[in-house]
Amino acid sequence: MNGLAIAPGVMLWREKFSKDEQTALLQDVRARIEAAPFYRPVMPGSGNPFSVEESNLGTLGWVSDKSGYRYQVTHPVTDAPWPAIPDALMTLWREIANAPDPECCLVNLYRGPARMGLHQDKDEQALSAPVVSVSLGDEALFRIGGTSRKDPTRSVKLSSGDVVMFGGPARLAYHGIDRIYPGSSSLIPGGGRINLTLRRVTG
Ligand code: MD3
Ligand code: FE
Repeated sequence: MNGLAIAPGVMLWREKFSKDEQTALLQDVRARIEAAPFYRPVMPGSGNPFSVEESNLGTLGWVSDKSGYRYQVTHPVTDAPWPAIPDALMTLWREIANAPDPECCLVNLYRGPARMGLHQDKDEQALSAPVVSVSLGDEALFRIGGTSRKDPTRSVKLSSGDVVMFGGPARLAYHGIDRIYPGSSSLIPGGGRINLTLRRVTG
């Protein structure tokens, strides 16, 4: 598998996707996203907007609105079913995840000052399956801690083409994106970072 074990349950593959593969994957994702445009979710309760824009691919999409976080089969703005997950991502998952096929590919778009605060991913029933993340475009400063918010954290810079898998003891680890580095990659026209997060949702 050739990955690097960077912490218990965390595997990192630097540039798992070559430059040409990144370009092809980005084009595939963009073509699919035309039918499921990026939108800006809001926080449950407060209604404060996220700094990232989001969309999903797959049979279930993760959404956030004033009433809460949930998975649903349709886009919250267009009400259309989400487009399918690209073949390259299904192939990646089957190669490394050792779990039933993913149902959700959350697509996060970071531009300028966008970030993502420290949080756990726990809206899935399938906590025995790992989460697999693919980074495209500008570099990001990723932070991961333990299963308690008070646990110490480590920071790792993620670059375009990198793949990270979080399973076992890391599946419920706190994590977030502190910042992106504008101008660090020319992959995305106009700059920015796209993160593709693959998840199995149902048990
Ligand atoms: C560690 N996204 O969408 S991906 C998210 O780069 C999210 O957009 C970040 O966190 C991003 O929920 C980080 C890396 C990631 C994803 C899921 C995890 C790390 C994780 C689940 C458990 C532990
Ligand atoms: Fe997360």
